[in-house]
Amino acid sequence: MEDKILVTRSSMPDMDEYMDEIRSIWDLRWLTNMGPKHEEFKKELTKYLGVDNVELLVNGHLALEMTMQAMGLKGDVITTPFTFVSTTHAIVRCGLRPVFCDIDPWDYTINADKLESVLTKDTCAVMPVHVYGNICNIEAIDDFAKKHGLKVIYDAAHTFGETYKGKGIGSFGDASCFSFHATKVFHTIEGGCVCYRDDSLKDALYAVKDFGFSDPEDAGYIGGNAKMNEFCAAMGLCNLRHVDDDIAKRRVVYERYNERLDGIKGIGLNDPQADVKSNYAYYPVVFDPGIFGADRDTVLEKLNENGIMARRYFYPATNAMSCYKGMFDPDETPVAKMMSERVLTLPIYPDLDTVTVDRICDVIIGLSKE
Ligand code: T4K
Repeated sequence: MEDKILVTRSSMPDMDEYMDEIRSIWDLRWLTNMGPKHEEFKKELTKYLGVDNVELLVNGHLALEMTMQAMGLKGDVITTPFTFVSTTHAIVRCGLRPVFCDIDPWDYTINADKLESVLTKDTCAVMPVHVYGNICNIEAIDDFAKKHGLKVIYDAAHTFGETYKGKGIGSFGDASCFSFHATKVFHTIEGGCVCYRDDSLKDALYAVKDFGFSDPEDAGYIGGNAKMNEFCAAMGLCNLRHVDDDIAKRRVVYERYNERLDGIKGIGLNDPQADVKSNYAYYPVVFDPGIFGADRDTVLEKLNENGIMARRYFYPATNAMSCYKGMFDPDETPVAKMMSERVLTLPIYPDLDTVTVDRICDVIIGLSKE
């Protein structure tokens, strides 16, 4: 693992900083169930994200599930198949039916022009994904949801630290679910949160993540266990102090890739979006085999031979995963299908040096037929 260049590397605070942060956990012996670190982290996070309400959770996946349960959703949820499988699984595991809408080929997010065409009489919500940190067409999704009385829950797993038109990205829709997994721009080892608009969701969310307890002895909901523990909250407090520096360093890596790869025929890069402050979470590259000279899988093979572990995020599209065989037709979302067959995400993390970025680009450029 040491000499390989992995798609990402977890950011770590100084060990002493973390040790100082967890010392009080030893003194108190309060390890989980919404202890002082949990509460302090929640407060700091609410400020950082620029939102009204935050609930902390054990991971981003359960943030999605718990939010849908707390909202009491029933019926169909319009979503995208171009995402990590968690988005689709969360909908299905909540007893809801995912209805797939195709994506926009420019930013890979749900194509808002197609939402009307997939609406059913049972649609209760939309779950779009700000994939790779690219922001969905928020205004159009909002209009569509208002027109049909639907909830909007963003899968915001990739967007930590981003803003749209100067507002924290978690403040849009009815709710936005973030992942704080070790592989993310910001992490708490494992963790996640939901930012939500309606204050009345507070009690339900707090209860469903804790077995549904509505008072110390009685369960008012059939809840699960999705609480963030004190050690994860402490990691969050440390990493929050450094996340802006990390994003600035990611930007340097991102821009170096742009300098080297922009203009090469058959390579599609991720265009910057208007009014978005990016977190540079992923570096997706789309290969058009006819024009570039090699297909995505050949590029991946060559990179792997050189110890560069780029990843096929997100292949296959979730509606083509084997557990959903026979339930959905991936041909109904042809753009998502095509992108999933052409995209590669290149390594990106704050301390990835320019020499290595250049080495990665050299391997790719070496395959171009130009
Ligand atoms: N929605 C979306 C759109 C998501 O992308 C995700 C998660 C979720 C929801 C659910 O959120 P969580 O429940 O996970 O909080 C990874 C992550 O496990 C997953 O969090 C992430 N998305 C997904 C896109 O990628 P893998 O299976 O590709 O990870 P893995 O173990 O291969 O790690 C990738 C690289 O990261 C490694 O090569 C090295 C580095 N790494 C990994 C780990 C585990 C580290 O540096 N440190 C580590 O501890 O799924």
